[in-house]
Amino acid sequence: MPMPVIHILNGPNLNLLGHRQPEIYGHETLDDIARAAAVLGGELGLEVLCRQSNHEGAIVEMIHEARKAAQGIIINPAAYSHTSVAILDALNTFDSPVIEVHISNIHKRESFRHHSYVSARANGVIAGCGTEGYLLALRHMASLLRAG
Ligand code: CA2
Repeated sequence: MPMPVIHILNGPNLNLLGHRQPEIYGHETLDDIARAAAVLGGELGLEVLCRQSNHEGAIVEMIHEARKAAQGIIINPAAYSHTSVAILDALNTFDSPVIEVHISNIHKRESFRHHSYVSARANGVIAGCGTEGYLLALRHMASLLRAG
């Protein structure tokens, strides 16, 4: 049996993780997260691919690619969470589980961050658990896929 493939998609500015604003987003880089997710994925029997783009259309295309190649999406749409109907529409074409992750607790921050379009599609939302949120999402993804 091939391992289920999980795509971890990251939106704008998350390429700067670990390099700027560590007081909000922590010290781990996106490469550190990708490595930790690959190790945990291995333990959970999941293959993990971590991607990032600063462009809305590119994220839409990553979701279209995931339709053909992935059994689950973990997504931190970053600022596009709060603006992008296009990303919501793309996720609505994906038939398998979607988990939304925010490193910071968006509900403790400015009011414009309190609403996420993506949450309307997400099976689950994790916010405020730091970069560990990606690993929590991966564990929950494994449970969802096991439950079928
Ligand atoms: O908490 C999160 O994960 C966010 O999705 C991060 C977004 C923000 O717009 C959302 O409201 C909440 C911002 C990502 C910016 O990433 C940076 C990383 C390091 C340094 C500067 C920005």
